[in-house]
Amino acid sequence: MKTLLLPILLLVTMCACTNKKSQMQDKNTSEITREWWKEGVVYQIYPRSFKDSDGDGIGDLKGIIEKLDYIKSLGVNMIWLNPIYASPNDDNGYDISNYRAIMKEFGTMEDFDALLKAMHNRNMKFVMDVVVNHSSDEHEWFKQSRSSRDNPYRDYYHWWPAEKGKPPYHWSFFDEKGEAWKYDSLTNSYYLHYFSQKQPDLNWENPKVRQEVYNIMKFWAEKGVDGFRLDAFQFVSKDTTFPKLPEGYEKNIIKYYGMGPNLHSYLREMNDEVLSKYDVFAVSEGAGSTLEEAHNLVDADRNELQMAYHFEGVDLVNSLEGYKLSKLKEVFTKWDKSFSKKGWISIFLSNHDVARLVSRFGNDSPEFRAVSSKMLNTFLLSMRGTPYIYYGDEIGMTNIDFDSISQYKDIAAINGYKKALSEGQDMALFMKKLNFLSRDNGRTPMQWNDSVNAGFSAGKPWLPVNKNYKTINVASQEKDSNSILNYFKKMVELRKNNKVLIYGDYELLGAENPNIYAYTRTLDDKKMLVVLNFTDHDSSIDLPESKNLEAILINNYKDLNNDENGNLTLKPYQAVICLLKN
Ligand code: TEU
Repeated sequence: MKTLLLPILLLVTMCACTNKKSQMQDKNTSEITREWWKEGVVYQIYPRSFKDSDGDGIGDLKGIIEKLDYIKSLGVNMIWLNPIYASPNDDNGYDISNYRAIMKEFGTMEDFDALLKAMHNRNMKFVMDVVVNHSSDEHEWFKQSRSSRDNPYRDYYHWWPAEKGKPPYHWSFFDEKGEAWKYDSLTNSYYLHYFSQKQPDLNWENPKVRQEVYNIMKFWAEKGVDGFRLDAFQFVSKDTTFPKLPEGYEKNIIKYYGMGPNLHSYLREMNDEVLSKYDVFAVSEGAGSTLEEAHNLVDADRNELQMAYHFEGVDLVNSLEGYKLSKLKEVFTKWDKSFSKKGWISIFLSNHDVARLVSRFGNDSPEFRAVSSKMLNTFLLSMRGTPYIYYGDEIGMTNIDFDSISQYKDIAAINGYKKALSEGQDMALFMKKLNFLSRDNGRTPMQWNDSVNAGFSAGKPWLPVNKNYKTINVASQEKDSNSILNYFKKMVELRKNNKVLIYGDYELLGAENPNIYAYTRTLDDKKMLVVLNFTDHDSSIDLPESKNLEAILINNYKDLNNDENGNLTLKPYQAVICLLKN
């Protein structure tokens, strides 16, 4: 074994000149067309939990403005905010009562305009969440719709008259009985809600509904937003005969609810009326259940969306058993291969719908939290596709460890609990799963410093701050050159300066190795080797490529152990990216 240590100065010089070279050679050398939204990194903010400027315990737009310089310092250049529209907050803003107004807890339209301006002044783009599979039941459209069967807004939603009998069972994500049809005595009819009872599904078959949505999108595009994230959009087109579905279909929900018969014609219409008219991109949450379906959403010649956001990676951890590295490699390799020439995907392993990145995919013990966070961020930022980084993952925020249902705020947790209880499920097991997997884990307030409430709010935070904020916070990591935060910034910088990490071909190496994920990225004459140890122990891999190392570009340990035969031994959760000789 010998230790390879290259002087940092040499590295920096090499990075700088190879970058210039690659920029000059980039033209016409990759089959993938280059776009600004492919080259950036998205930073996702859950506004309720980011920064509270007025002491009500709820994050707000002014709070985000205060923190824009911090976000800029990360090197990211796109910000996606979870919904900020007026909402009764049954599902924290995913139930919208007015699409042209700002949620009062978050501020005013003037605050929004100021935020957008401040982002643009810093060359950052803004991605708006568009939630139009459903609205709130408190939206004026729904109030009208439910008032009488002949109201002009009746067909804005899906109604089933009770004289036809009970509609065939449809499964709901958040309903406490798991039922998507809710009886409303006012008009003796049932309405459809795939999510909570306060989130009735809009009827996309109605051209008026679609025009309303396009006008809303134009309203925000005129204000200058740069991108749209279409919430739960794969579900908008429905078989409106609402047939009886096979027993147990909810286990394969995307297959049955996703990619309905008219989805593509709606998207082409949206592209024609809105997207093509502005310099914006659109990403739909969910990408069907096959690669072909995902391509049909985003390939350039389809004129629909720009970026696919599939769940296969993030959904690998959905039980207490965690995941197998072999599966992670398989999923990411499959998607990369399919999208190597056409289309474009998002790269992410966390968001507001899941528990924390390091707790699910890494190791949040004090010993390994920092190295495993750095390793996961190296992975996310070295794959082909646009990386989506969820707030707090840049400092390794962890799950919160709630033990009683009364601590949870998320409707999915609360109604899931009621359902499990009524079904006589093993509640101890249920609580254990919730503790590990609940969405509230990923929604706790941002940990800014070690002062009261982690510097998030002067009031009582709407969701408790994680007790570990004294050790895990931005201020202390900014000061520590070896912190997760500073490593994250270096990694973003490395990606930004090396188009090979954005557009380069990906090749999986050592597929069978159960501990190490290794791959190369190649563009023109530039080749990088990425090696990641996903375990808490030393692990080795034979990689002939490693005999060709020119420079280590990033490493979450000081050294790298390799030998002249091409064998690498990585420390627990070690991550390295090396430049290879031509
Ligand atoms: O999520 C839609 C959706 O499909 C998720 O329920 C997803 O399947 C699940 O979380 C997998 O982990 C979107 C939003 O992201 C979510 O926050 C909202 O609650 C939901 O829509 C309703 O608007």
